[in-house]
Amino acid sequence: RPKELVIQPKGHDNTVFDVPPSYIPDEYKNVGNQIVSRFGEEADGKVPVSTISIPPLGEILELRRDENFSLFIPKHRKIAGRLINIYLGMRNVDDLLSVAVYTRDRVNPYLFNYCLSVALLHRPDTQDVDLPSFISAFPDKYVDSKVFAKAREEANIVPVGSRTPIEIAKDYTASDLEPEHRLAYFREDLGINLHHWHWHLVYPFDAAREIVDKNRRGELFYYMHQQIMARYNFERLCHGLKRVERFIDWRKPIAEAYFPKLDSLVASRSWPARVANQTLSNLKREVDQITTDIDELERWRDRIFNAISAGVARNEQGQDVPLTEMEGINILGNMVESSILSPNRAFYGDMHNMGHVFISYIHDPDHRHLESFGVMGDSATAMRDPIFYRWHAYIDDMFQQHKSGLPRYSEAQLNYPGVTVEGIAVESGQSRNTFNTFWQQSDIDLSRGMDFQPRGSVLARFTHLNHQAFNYRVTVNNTGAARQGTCRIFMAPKFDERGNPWLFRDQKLMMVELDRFKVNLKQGQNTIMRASTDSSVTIPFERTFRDLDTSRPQGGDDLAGFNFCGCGWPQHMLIPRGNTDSPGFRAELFVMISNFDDDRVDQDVSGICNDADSFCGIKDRLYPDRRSMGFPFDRQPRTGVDTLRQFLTPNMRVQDVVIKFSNKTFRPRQNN
Ligand code: CUO
Repeated sequence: RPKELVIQPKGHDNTVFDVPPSYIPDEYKNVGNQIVSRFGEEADGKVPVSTISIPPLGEILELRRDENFSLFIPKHRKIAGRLINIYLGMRNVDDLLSVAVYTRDRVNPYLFNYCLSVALLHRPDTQDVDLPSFISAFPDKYVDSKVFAKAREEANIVPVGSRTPIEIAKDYTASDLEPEHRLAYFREDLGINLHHWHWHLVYPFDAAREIVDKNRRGELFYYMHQQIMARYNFERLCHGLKRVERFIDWRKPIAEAYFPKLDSLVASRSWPARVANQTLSNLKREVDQITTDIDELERWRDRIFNAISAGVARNEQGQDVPLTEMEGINILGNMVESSILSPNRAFYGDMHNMGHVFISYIHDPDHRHLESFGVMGDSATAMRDPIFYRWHAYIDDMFQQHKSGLPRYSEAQLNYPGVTVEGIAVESGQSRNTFNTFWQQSDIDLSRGMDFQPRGSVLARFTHLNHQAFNYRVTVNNTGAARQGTCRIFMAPKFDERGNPWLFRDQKLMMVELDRFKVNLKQGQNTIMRASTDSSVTIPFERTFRDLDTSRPQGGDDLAGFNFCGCGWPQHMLIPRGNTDSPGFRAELFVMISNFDDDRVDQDVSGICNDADSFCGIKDRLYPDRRSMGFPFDRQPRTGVDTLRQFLTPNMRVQDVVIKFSNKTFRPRQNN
């Protein structure tokens, strides 16, 4: 079975836990010593484990070890909450290690991994513990199931050192007969799915309040998913597809199908497929303690829309909670998702989460076929399915309804008097204002997530989008004294899917954030240079995939928050694919220098993992930008503004750019 989680002292790759005899599960009691000695022979060290009195596990054990686990299922959430509390309640690291060793062989592996990860992320005394990256613990959630049989064969036959990487085909889930398949490289990207899993690990919606209640978490739920939608729609336009249609009528068949071709190594089952034109049904699954009708989802929706149009929600005590200009979106995010911070979970329900559940059980709503949930039921896999985007387009539209009712930014709020952006250029190799994209192959090691002999690494080679690194060169004139600003960089397609120029109110939803950083402006001319690899949206390729090691000497972010540091859009997906047309896919690059006095958040963030703060915030700190997330594109434009050009104040500028895709595949770089 997969080695779901390994905690190893640094520098010891081959150590085993010295498991107290009383911890060996009953079914292995008779053979306990043989097991210990079999693994012990290969080990070059033993980690001592103290014997402590273990709190009763009770209902935690109701989720069997060979079942799938989903945070969207209320019963599973409750169980996870219990286990997290046990881990958090341990007095010190020794006791935590002890209870982790005890539970590892008893509780469901996915549950174990999730709960221990949350605990390690939030305990002050475990900030320097390493975890293997999630993909090496559970590769089965990310790659074609065919790879595992080949990996096993390779491991059995080919000695370590002579093994060659197993190639994962780029197009393994569908063919070009299916138009939606053009987006498979985005939906199935390992880095994007890892980011999404990490985001939800860092921002759980149901756990102890001190874990859930992070600064602006509801707003970030809205913004991070809004940006996923903007990026997905941008990619679609690159392929001549129109923007995603909201999943608005929940009683109509869903035209798009999805066949994930993933097998769960833990559950020894295939992830169920969603065939074309299936329709949601009321859920009656006793095994999950879920009995919910589509009617209920609709009631929640109507109540939320009522709150949005009234500008006021109602809390559990019946009091008014105004959805204010700055705070409203945060409240609404928690209410729609929902999280335990919702003002009234009984009344506004659990709409977005239960939408995931309804869709993930579309094939077996009453459990008559004893089937588990589809990919939409797990944040590690949900983004693979086209319906994810239709569901989130609906959710995002709810948030946009609220945003449409807010005061519009005046020219004075947008402008930074005396600061003029005079020029923008994108420099990439020889080319100017051209982004170059291509296919890139990379290798990952699957061996940690699989249990086979003899050991040693088995590499899988996958193909993903990438782009040539580039720099922004922004020239700014400052007629005032030396001062500070925030440079905000976005990009959107220049034309809509019919080839027509955009209205601002539509194009603003297509704006993809590329970077946000502080600039010091001296009096007179300033040239700002910024590397694409420094983006506030992304984390480097190595961090997406390698073990999250807090001791890495890079970037000044090497202290707290190993798993926090795994959150971030993958660098290789920073730039949409573009197309092969000449001169390339036409887009508009937007740069704004906003007044830092209105942006600043005073706090010390040195030494903290903060290089993907646009989507992930900063661990244990305030969100580092005081403006509403998505500023300046989060509101309707002031009167008289119909186009992006009309929207501009002197501290903003737009540059025409193209994204040129070359259908070539580059061999792996030497990062593994
Ligand atoms: Cu991230 Cu629906 O919230 O998946």
